[in-house]
Amino acid sequence: MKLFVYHTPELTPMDKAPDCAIAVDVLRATSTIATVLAAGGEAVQVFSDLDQLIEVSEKWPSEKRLRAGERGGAKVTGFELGNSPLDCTQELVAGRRLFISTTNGTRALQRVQESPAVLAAALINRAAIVQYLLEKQPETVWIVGSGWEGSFSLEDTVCAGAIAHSLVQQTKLSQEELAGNDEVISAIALYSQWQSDLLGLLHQASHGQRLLRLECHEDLKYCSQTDILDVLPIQREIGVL
Ligand code: 3SL
Repeated sequence: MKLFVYHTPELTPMDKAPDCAIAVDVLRATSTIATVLAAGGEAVQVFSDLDQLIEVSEKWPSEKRLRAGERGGAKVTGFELGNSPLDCTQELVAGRRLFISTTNGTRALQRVQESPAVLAAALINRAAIVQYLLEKQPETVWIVGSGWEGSFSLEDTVCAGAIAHSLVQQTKLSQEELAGNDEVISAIALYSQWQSDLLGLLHQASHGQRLLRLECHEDLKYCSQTDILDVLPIQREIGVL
């Protein structure tokens, strides 16, 4: 297995696709997606465009759907949900399909649509992602951070490092053997330094600070936990997780 980490969707090679692509948006899209599926959501369908989300979700029975939308950290007017995983309770989401659009996370997922396997990872479901990779042994794996409007984000890279670190621990591969690019080594170093204080790292991250200004302290706490949900958000058809 060769692992490549890309800090943002824009940094992925345009002319290639891996055997397995993993989109990461710890704050907060992929944390929300994992939470919805763990709480019994029927599926999650992602959109970068709000108008398209509305058009597609209109065709779904209203009692079977939920619309979630975030722009600039805030909820989109008229939608039932914003992008807080804490709002995705079992009572609300069980048996319903979530139609979601967020600023960066859904863009990362859409960038890797051409890969045969597309997963959504966060810290909270890291172990399930690692287990899948160990079982399926794809030859090439990309972990693609969502970043923030094209820029690096600490929280996505630390999650990439958490996945890579666990792969090194559970295989006979050294980190040099696993790493397809230098970003893997730096992501592992970042995770190794912060693994005992991931909440502290999220507080330092620029998007973490943006969310703190929006009073989302509990979201940061929740998203900083590791391996709490045994759920594998995996794409089975275009746009559906
Ligand atoms: O950009 C995104 O996709 C987000 O997840 C942003 S937020 O955490 O909901 O503000």
